[in-house]
Amino acid sequence: MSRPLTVAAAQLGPIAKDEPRASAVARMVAMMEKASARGAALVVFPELALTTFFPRWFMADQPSVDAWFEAEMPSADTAPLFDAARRLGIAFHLGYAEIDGPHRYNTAILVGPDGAILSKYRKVHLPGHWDDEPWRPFQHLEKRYFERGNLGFPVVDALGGRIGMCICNDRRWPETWRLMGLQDAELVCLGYNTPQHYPNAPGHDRLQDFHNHLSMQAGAYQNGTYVIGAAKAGLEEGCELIGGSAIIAPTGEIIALATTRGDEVVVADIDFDTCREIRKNIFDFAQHRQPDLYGALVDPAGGAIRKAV
Ligand code: CDV
Repeated sequence: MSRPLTVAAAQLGPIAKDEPRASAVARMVAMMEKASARGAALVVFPELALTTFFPRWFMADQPSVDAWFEAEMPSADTAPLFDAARRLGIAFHLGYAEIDGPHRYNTAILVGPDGAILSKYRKVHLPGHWDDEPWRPFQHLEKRYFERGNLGFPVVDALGGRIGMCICNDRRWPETWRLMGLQDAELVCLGYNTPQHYPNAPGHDRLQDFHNHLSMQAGAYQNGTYVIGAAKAGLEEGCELIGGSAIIAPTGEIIALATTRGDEVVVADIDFDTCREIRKNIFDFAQHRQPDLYGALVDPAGGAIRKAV
């Protein structure tokens, strides 16, 4: 049996603070066309793909913050992405800042080749800080601007496989992957904005690319799933963002890798049935997991174990 699909990661180079959404969307449509010409049926865009990474600035007044958010999807600005999906017959994954009544989320959607939204995910693991911290060379105010996602980790049947999503910092947490693995995810789409410089532990700067791939490759292998990771990359408003967009097989191997820090499309042929090689053997969950011993993982007091060490 085989269930093949050709897929693409569409890495975005920097988006300037004053670059209008329409310009970012035009760059993305051009990448959809490239991906489609190379046979891709799905293209994955980064986290917060429509604008510059605005949580790097402290903004005290709410209207300034809300200007970065989307109140509707599609909107006049984002409609060309949906039109391109229909014209090219290609699905896409898009990250954006979502405002829903009084609530604000860091969101991603999966859109089918007919332009219909198939699934939505709201980021659960929000990194950074709440308060103005001007000592930093750039800030990371996701905790201030977004609420924790309230949709869990949805996995849906689409494009011949089972597809889940997560966003950036989520990829560093094994729970993210396991929750999708337990739902038989065969492909996880994710976008990220990861600075090269980590102000809290600058000694880790040299490890940013390693930790990026380590997290995604481990998530893929330990759950027997493909991963498509798409970066926003390059020097954006004084902040250097890593690239390294990659398509990863359920064996944990990188099968396609971006080599620039600009707009770049990488494509790979995948086969959802390959996931079975891992799921029926080394990580056969039904046979080998021992969930009765994993209680501390979901015990809110579980953190106490670590504090005591
Ligand atoms: N956008 C992110 O979630 N970025 C974080 C950084 C701040 C550590 C990441 O995990 O890549």
